[in-house]
Parts: sequence; structure tokens; C-alpha cells
Amino acid sequence: MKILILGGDGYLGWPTSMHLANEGHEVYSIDNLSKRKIASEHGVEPLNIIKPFNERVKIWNKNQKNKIKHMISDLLNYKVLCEILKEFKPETIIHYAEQPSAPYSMASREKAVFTQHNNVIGNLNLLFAMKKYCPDSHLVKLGTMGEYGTPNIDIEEGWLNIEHNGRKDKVLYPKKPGSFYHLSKVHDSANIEFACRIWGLRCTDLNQGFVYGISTKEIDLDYDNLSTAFHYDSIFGTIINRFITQLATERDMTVYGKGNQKRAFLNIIDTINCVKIASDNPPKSGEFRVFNQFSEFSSLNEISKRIESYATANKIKSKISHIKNPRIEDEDHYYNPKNTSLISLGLKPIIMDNEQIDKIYKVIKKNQERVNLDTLNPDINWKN
Ligand code: USQ
Repeated sequence: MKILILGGDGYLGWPTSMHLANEGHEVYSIDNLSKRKIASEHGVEPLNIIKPFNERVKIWNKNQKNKIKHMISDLLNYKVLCEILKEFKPETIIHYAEQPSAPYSMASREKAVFTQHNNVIGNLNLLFAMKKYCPDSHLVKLGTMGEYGTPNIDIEEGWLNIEHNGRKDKVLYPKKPGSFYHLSKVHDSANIEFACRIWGLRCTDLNQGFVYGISTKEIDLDYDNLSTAFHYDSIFGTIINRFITQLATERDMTVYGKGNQKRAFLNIIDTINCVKIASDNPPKSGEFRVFNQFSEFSSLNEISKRIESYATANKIKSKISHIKNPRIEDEDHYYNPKNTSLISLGLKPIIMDNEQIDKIYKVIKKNQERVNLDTLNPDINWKN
């Protein structure tokens, strides 16, 4: 299959590019390198030195049978985007190319505007370019479980059947996101649903939980050259990756507030598998399909305790600290999200057990001197 990967230099886009190439697909990977730029401006470098995009594609292509084609380009450059779609004619477009950090989007007006402009307009450009040059291709768009927030009812997969004053309808599931970043994904979802309904495009919106993990089959082929950008800092680092980094560097695991917040999450290998499952099973023309993409959900307290019990079993000193929550979020709430679609299509969820924690812990331990401890504590506050 001809697969265009947008955001192919990122934490998820790079391992997805390698994996799908390895599976024999014709992969064209695009990135504007904006995450590297933001990270370096804020002094929040990933755990490993990540080779420049050009270089790691070159290394991959030199050593592997199935090559990756790549280009440095921006979805905000509509002309170039059109040329790419016109020439490559992808059957599937996997869209990761968005500013992914909630804290970054809450840091200032400029950063909120950058996030929404980059994400919403980039996605809108893509929809217009698809309509013009490849209306039959399947858009696999990375959304987020954070679009839903924490409603007091079960979270369905994108749609909700409602009955009101004796009449029934099926509506997009109501959204109550918790940051300008999460809002950008809500706006994307609404724009994509509209494009499917009006122009007959086909899309799978993958509402993904937070991702953890550091290795995949392809990264493990040559860790030094092919590793992905593992962030542990308070801007880009997701909570499990942060907790294990805190453990490995003998710092307290920082649970924000009471820690009864419940969240959905998945291993990076499951992300790749979910994206692959969605690509292999496209929706029909005009369909806006939503899958909730996660493997398990738990409270932050349960997550930190799972890591603590790994530490105890391995005689590693650990401590959990509840610190003042820099975010505005419900700390006690109902949470029951559904994820039956991907499982019924074949996803076998990886559970975050001691073996998974151990793999991450060992890599961090090996690279411990690269951890910048100053970037671990949160310094962006939702209110200020
Ligand atoms: N949290 C802590 N301690 C920390 C860091 C975070 O308690 O040291 C808490 C946060 O308050 C939040 C939860 O952990 O309740 C998750 O935070 P996170 O930083 O791991 O995830 P989030 O900001 O929601 O964003 C991440 C990714 C984003 C993705 C999203 C999926 O950065 O790209 O869309 O996870 S979801 O969480 O489902 O919204």
C-alpha cells in the first residue's frame, strides 16, 4: 500500500514509518521538524541524541531492504502539500503532524495560537488537498482521548445516540477537553466529520490515550541510530515515561493533585498496531469513523503504584509525591471509555506490567547522565 506519514520524524511517526516500510508498504514520510525546534528552544531535549531526520532515513535505507522516502515540509505550505498528494497518490494518509503538548499550548497566548493554527489549519489544508488530489484515500488521523474530557457518562467511540423530548438522533459525542492543545484536536474532528459528510472523504479518527514506551522491533535493530524521541520533561513527556525516568534518576514520582484522575493509555507498539489495523480496514467513502485507541485505563495513583511495585520487586528505591496540580482538571470523577472497535479488529493490548516497565527503566538507566533533572518539574500553570 502507498502510505503517506505526516509527522514522520516524531515520537510515534518515526517508529510507524520504519514499521510500515518493514512490512513492505511504500512509505513516504513528511515532517516540518517543528517539535525538534520547540524542544531545543525550551531546552527539553529527548533522552537520546536523535540523528537528523535526513540522516536516520539514510541509515535506515542503507541497511534495510524496504526504503523510506522522506521530505521536510509543512502542512501549512498548501502548494507543496498539493504537489506531494498529486504525485504520490497515497492510498492511506497517517496524520501525526501536530503540536502534541497540552502544557505547551497553555504557556502563553502565542503558544495557544501557534498550536491551534498549526494543528487546525494544517489539518484543514490536508482535507482540501485530499479532496482535490486523492479523494478516495483513507485519512487515519491521530486524535486524543483528551477530546472527551472526563464526562459523568460512559465514553462511546465518537458518536452518541440520544433521545430528547421524545425524538432520537445520533450526534458526535460531546467534547469537554482540558487544554488548547486538546481543543485543537476537537476542532480537527469536527472539520474532518464535515469533510466526510459533504465531500465523501473517508476517515478514521483515532482518539488515542497517552503513549508510553521506548522501543519497537525496528528501533531495537539499531538503537543508537534509530531510536525515537523519548521525552521525560514536563512539556513533552507523558506521565509513565516521566515516572520511570524519575524512578531511574532517584527522584520522586510527581503525581499532580489527588491522583484519582483516570486516564487511558497504551504502549508505543500498540500505537503502531492500532494505526496498522485502521489502515488495513478502511471505512467506506463518506464515513467518519472514530476508534478509541488505548489498551487500558487507570487512575494516576494506580499507575504510580504499579511502577512502585516494580521498584520494590527489583529493590529499587522509590517514592511517590503528590504535588500541587498545575492543571485544571477533575481529580475525582467517573471514567468508563469504550475501546471495542480496535479489539474486535484484532488488537491484542499490551499491559503495562513489570516486563514493560523494566525495558524502559533499563534504557533510561543506561543513558542516565543525559537526563536534565531541571526539566522534570512542571513550570507551566493552567491559570497563569
Ligand atoms: N500528570 C501527573 N504527573 C506528571 C505529569 C502528568 O500527575 O508528572 C498527570 C496530568 O495532570 C494528567 C495525566 O497525568 O492528568 C496525563 O498527563 P500527560 O502529560 O501524560 O498527558 P496529556 O497532557 O493529556 O497529553 C498526552 C500527550 C498528548 C496526547 C494525550 C492523550 O502529550 O499528545 O494527546 O496524552 S490523553 O491523555 O488521552 O489526552
